[in-house]
Amino acid sequence: MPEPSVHEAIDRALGNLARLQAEDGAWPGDYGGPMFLLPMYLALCHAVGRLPDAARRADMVRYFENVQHEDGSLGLHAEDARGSMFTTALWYVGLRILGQRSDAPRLARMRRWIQENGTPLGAASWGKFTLCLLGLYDWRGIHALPPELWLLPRSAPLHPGRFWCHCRQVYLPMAWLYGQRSAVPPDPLILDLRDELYGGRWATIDWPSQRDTAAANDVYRPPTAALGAANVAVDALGRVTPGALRRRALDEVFEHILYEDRVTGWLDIGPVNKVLNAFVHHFREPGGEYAQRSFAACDAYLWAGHDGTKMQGYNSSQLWDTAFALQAILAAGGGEGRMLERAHGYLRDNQILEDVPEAERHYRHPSRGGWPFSNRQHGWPITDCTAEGLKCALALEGRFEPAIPTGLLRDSVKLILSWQNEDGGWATYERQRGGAWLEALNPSQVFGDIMVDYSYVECTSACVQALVRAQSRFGRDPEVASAIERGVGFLRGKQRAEGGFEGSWGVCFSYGSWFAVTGLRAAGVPGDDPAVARACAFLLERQHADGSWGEHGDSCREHAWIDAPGAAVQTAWSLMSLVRAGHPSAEAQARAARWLAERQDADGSWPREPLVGVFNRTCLINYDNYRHYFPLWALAEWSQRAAVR
Ligand code: LAN
Repeated sequence: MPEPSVHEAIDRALGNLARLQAEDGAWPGDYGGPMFLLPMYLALCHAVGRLPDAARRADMVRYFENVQHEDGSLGLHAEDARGSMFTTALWYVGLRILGQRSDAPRLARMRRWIQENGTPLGAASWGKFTLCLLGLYDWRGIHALPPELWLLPRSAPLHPGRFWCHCRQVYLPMAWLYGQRSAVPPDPLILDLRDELYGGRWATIDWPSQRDTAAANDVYRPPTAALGAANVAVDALGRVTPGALRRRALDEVFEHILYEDRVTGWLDIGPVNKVLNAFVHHFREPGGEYAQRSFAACDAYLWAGHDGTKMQGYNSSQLWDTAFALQAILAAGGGEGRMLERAHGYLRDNQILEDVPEAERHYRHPSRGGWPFSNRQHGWPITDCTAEGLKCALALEGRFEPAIPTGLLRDSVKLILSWQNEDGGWATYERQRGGAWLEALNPSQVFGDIMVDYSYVECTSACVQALVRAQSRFGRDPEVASAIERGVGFLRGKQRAEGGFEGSWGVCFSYGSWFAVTGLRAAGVPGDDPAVARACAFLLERQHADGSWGEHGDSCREHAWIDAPGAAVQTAWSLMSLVRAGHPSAEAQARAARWLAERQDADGSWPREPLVGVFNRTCLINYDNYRHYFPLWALAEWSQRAAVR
């Protein structure tokens, strides 16, 4: 293809980004996908007695109609074809809360599926937990979640302060709610639902014997012997815990909950602890100030998408999207008007300026100089968001006023250094604080790798890239140089025998390999280094004849490349890997670029494709803006490939 049409594609994509940019400089986008979030929120709505307005309720039902399977079930995420008891049971309840009638055909189909697949007795643990809060499952039917864990000495290997922050913050309110056995009083709807969900057998269920009952599709990580033993121990201990100790533990837990609410402006770190913390406040003081503020803050997670209203996986992905869009625009020569300036403004206005108060007491790492995934109010800084933010800030330094103060850029470098793990890699929000053996106690069934904050290829690559740029800005520093070198060592160690790098937050090897190759090259590893060359060979072997790449979301569950129809975002990652490696596969790269340009829509965007975001191996999530900037970024770098090399 003659280059001009690639240039036209680039111009169209820049125009599209300019149109989509919001006033505040960010690119709002759909961050839906996980199916358990909205019904958890609806359970809360029922508990507090405040439903969304009629238009919103109808749009939530519309979303449901767009994700329900033929057989009545739903998956763990919007595109998961395996029916999940966890999400199907919760959605059934959610729809009834929304006012749907039990004899509506869609609900009848769901009910049939629920009966045929073992009823909610087989739902994954978070499903059973949520049902307990509504009085639709009995607290005796789940394993103990002892709040007393929080009273252990800090040095104890099992102290929750060592857990991955998302895991810690979800099990925190769970421990409070379990400790209180909180449940809304049964009302007519709940009584009907007991019948509908369990096919009339509610009164005869032997709850304690259901603790380990699990439907086949609800188990990704089957319980280990260690988890079995731990459950026996905590169940037994729970029966002899003195009341005074339990009360002390609940007070301690509540203090951490309220702290999390306060330091995040009531947003909380994620959608699950957001809803659960709101339940805590509701049960503690219904209608009180905390309950009201906590409930109101849930709105930040709701998103009216093209396919209906859903609850998103975060309060937005705006910082992350802005940082990538900005780099794509820069690669393409800057775009029109004030696009870059505005994006710079978003970065500046959403950098975190201060550490949280009493960080140690609440197991928080310092924050000053960091960047979050969404916005400053949320306030939890993340390693790779900080790294991408810093890369952008350095790339634009001196161009726009008001500037980001140099001191804050230096703080950001310091923060990145403070996050590096012993293994040379970087985790997500904190250093790894607990042993990987803790994973044997993962009680979630549906998620993998949630117990501690492991080092990741993506986070490590981003931090290495940022540190390299920091060195060119602030001069060589032995501490930074050694951090980079150790990061490179970590990346090299993560290469798989076939040459690819597994990603953890995007699908999957095309994502991980893009980060790994980029990180290695940024650190000065030559393009013909065996690690880089093998990664390129790995990708080239998987390129389709038409020039594209496509990788199925199940690759993340299976830890192996599962091929899928060509997709623009994955093609962009793969093409960028080859370009950045300076790989001599000119023809293959040209074919990929041509495929991308041909795939573009007239408005400069690329079509919606299967989800390419993921977390904890199993749950896909929508990064809708990826299709607006990754193909652009790849085309821009490809068209200047001599300069990139
Ligand atoms: C996210 C969103 C951002 C994402 C990136 C920064 C993109 C990534 O590079 C590192 C991991 C991180 C921070 C991430 C981790 C897992 C999250 C927080 C999510 C995918 C958003 C939702 C998800 C969260 C765990 C959902 C709730 C479920 C649990 C198992 C607690």
